[in-house]
Amino acid sequence: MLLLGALLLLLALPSYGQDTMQGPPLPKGACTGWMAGIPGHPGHNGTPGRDGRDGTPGEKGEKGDPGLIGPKGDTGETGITGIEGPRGFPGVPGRKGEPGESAYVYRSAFSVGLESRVTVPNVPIRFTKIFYNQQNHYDGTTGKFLCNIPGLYYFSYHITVYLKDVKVSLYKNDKALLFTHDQFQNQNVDQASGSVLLYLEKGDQVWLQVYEGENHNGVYADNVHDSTFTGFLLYHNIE
Ligand SMILES: [Ca+2]
Repeated sequence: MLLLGALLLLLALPSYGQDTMQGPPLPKGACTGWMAGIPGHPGHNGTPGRDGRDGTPGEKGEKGDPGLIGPKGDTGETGITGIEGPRGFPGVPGRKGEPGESAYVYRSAFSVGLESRVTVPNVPIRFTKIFYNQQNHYDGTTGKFLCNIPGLYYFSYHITVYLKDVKVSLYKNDKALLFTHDQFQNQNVDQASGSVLLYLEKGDQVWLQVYEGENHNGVYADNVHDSTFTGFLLYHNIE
């Protein structure tokens, strides 16, 4: 072992002696006899560096295209009622109506006569012999016709004149409208008559009455002589 160590030492000593003979290395350039070495190979790439700092904000971009139309919204509240519109045009005339009821409600007629001669002048003559008085618009207790239906009426009277002259008037509401005068001739039987159209309102009254007293009260009737009073509605007031 010691032998091997000594051998290695001997081998090493000559090289050491050469380095010591050349002396320490001199600075570059100081020696004109120095020659540059061959350039080394490029080193390997280093690891990537850290991220840089954030840049400053860029300029504002152009306006984009409009978006898609959204879904339909909820129904709003009811608005305030508007003002009334103008009047419309007249409508088409309606159909012709059905026939009305019977004209019974427009009936008014009477025909009456005396049962005996009149003895009291200047009061309504009471005709109590009833030929027709279905509506009872004539009142035998007063001798007056009472208008129940407004309209145009026809009245007529035929008086048998006997024993005295006759002056008789047709009255409407206490006013004499029609005058008839017949002079009696002895041994004769005369007649007096009259007729008239009158427009009556409901409530109007019509009757016959002797005027100018007892000497003109020859209105007569018996079993074979009649004095009559007739009236009827010609047409009712349709207004
Ligand atoms: Ca006469």
